[in-house]
Amino acid sequence: MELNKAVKSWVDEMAALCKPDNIVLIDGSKEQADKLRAEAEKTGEMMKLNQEKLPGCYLHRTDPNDVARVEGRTFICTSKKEDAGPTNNWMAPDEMKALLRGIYDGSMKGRTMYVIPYSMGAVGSEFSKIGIELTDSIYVVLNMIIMTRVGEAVVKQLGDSPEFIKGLHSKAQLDPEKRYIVHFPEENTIMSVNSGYGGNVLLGKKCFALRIASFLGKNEGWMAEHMLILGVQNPKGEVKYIAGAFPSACGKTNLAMLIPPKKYRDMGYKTWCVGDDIAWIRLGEDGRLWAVNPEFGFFGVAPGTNEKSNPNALAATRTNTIFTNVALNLDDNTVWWEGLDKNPPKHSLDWKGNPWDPDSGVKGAHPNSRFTAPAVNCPCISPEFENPKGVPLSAIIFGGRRAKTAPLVYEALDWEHGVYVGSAMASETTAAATGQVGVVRRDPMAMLPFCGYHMGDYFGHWIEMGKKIKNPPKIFNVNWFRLDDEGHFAWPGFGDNLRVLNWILDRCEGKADAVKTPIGYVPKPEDIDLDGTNVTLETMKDILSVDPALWLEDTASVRELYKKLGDKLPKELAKQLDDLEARLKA
Ligand code: GTP
Ligand code: SPV
Ligand code: MN
Repeated sequence: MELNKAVKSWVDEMAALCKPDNIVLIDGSKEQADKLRAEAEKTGEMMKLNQEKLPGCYLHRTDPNDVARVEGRTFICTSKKEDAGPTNNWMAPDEMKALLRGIYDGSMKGRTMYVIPYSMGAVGSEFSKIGIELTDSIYVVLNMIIMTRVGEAVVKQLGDSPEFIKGLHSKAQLDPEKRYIVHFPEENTIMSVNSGYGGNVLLGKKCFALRIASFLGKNEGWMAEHMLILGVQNPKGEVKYIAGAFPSACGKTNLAMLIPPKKYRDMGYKTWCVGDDIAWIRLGEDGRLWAVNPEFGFFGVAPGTNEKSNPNALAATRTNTIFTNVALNLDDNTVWWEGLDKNPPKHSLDWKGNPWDPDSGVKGAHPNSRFTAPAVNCPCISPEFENPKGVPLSAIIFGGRRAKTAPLVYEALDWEHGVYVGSAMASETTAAATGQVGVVRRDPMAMLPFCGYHMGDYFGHWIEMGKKIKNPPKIFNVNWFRLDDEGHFAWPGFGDNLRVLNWILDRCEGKADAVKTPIGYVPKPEDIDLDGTNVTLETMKDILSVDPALWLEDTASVRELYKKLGDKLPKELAKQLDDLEARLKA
């Protein structure tokens, strides 16, 4: 396998900067991956788990100061500041490169630089894109092998082309003060340094497939979104697809793999997971939107994953999976996390590798501990997973964690109002990023940390796409996290969310009724099937209720966001906001 001239010269240049002792090209073979696993085991970078119970599975611990994405140190370096916009950190490209050069200089001394050719999307599909990641971390290599398609086939596919996304990663000293996750969208380049945590270092994922790809999509007429893709099969055997944007740790993986409640399984309902985190969406010749999942695996939140909440995800993690920052059961060399079961291991180590007492009040697994599992392991992986054309979307749903305000579900009035609904998303922050947890922040389309250009232009792109789509999917908003007066989740969530999806799909087919409210169409409480739950009609009324006073507080905060976007805010959205406020006050 031979790298082309463009790749080689870039690798040489980066090697001259980072000064590794060796350079190893990742070919995608099992032999090479096995060798790397053995080496990582020897150095302690990865621990082999119980191979009878968890064949091919390993545990990795990151540095305790390096457990989540670092939004404050993530940059979009466009030549003009206004192109990155007020919601991104920005530095002039030359200035940033000079700063980074100093940090990368000699950072790989005594180490090996691995060259990972990878494809986002099925290799050879006209919609897939190729990246090369350079890294000094075996953990990164082994994760990329799960999360993307890597190796020889990708190099062949690239051929002589100089068109690939460049990604340079070095753990360097894992110095949080010198940690940078930097994107140069105009140069198709990503530079990540001083971190070893997934979202900061698996460059195919958030850095490429969202930040760089959203920029490419804007220029090329398609969309890169932080969305799961799910197929719902009805008893007649028809499958309808839904894409859903929820912020990090707000339920994408869970919804993407949901198992229908028993009643629905008995009726013949099935669900299919196409993707759990990222969707690349294009306009099809039939005037519908078509979505592919560019990834090859799942980098999922471990805590809360259990036999009841998400058996499909759990099954996916039983072989060939890398666990990061979970607890280790020393009795049988298996893993544990909060919410896995009610029997935390007594003889165990916590995520930091310290002896752990489950009764100490300290958590065994980090709240953002993760599993990296191959998509093929998922029992409900869609037969369309590898389809290069993707799947046609019937509905797009937005959602977040809102204790109040947002009802369980509502439907936007039309595409433009739907874009407003997405732009006005807000959610309580989670452990997926460093910083305070549980504060409500605006997170438009769940893309606040992932949009590679000006948020106002991004909204404009959504509006423009809408003008081109002959058969647009309907847009909805959901909130699985509304609390009752005692502070408990009022809606059971998980598999029962299918009851809401059914209303959504019925609406798409003109089969369900709704009440028109100032915020959009809300179901009649009796139209969400509660049979088999212990939710009362009274509770349903409650979680579907819309409180104009709370909504006016919310629109005030949307107005602040919009003001920040200045004249890049599409006039269509300014009007949507005015109209909504008028309806709420009427
Ligand atoms: P990222 O991988 O960070 O993008 O997260 P995600 O959006 O895929 O979130 P995930 O599905 O992993 O869920 C995150 C947390 O939300 C877990 O602790 C889940 O148990 C919890 N969760 C998911 N779905 C529901 C739901 O329907 N109701 C409730 N109450 N909690 C949920
Ligand atoms: C998220 O935070 O949205 C994730 C995990 O999916 S990470 O890859 O770290 O971004
Ligand atoms: Mn995510």
